[in-house]
Amino acid sequence: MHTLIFATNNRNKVAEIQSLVGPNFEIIPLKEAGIEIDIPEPHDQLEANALEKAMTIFKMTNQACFSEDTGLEIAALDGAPGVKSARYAGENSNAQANIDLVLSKMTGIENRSAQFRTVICLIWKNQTYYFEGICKGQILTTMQGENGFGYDPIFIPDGASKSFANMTMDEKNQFSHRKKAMTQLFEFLGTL
Ligand code: ITT
Repeated sequence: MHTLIFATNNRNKVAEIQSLVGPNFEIIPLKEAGIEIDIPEPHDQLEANALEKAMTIFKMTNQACFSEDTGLEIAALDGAPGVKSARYAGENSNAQANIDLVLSKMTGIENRSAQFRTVICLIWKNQTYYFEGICKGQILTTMQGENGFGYDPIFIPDGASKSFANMTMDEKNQFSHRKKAMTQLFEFLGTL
């Protein structure tokens, strides 16, 4: 059994990752670990932000932990919102404002290719490891669906017939960036 603290304040990420955990792993979200801090994300790369989050929590707990940083990378917007996905429409913006900004910038643009990219940073026995998961797809022209979080209503993965926000969590897991990155983490730890 491996126990890991998950360095996030995003309860949607916690729910998705809890849905992937098998019997050999125990994932402890920050809240359950009794840690309440706003972890800084000052960098312009997903990898650096993921390291910052994991290292912040590792220094506080001295326990094995991981974090993840995820960005929606839209080809026609030169990879934006990317690392700024959580605050694309401003420092205190919410998902609706971020979606509105993406849709307005994409008005009239034919190339709607995009990808979600998740980078996980794991700190395990004083070493740092990275895992990446990518989900390619398209940006819709309108919002579709009520499930999920963030940009899910405007993203349809390649090979799917509905948006992430029209999927159950299990359906989203069949395509998702987060699932792909987590699978690698579980495989890595499973070999130790
Ligand atoms: P933590 O840093 O505490 O983990 P956060 O919400 O700040 O949580 P990120 O820095 O990784 O997380 O921000 C990524 C943003 O991208 C997030 O707030 C969502 O709006 C969006 N996002 C991430 N994963 C997503 C997914 O699976 N589907 C839709 N949008 C997603």
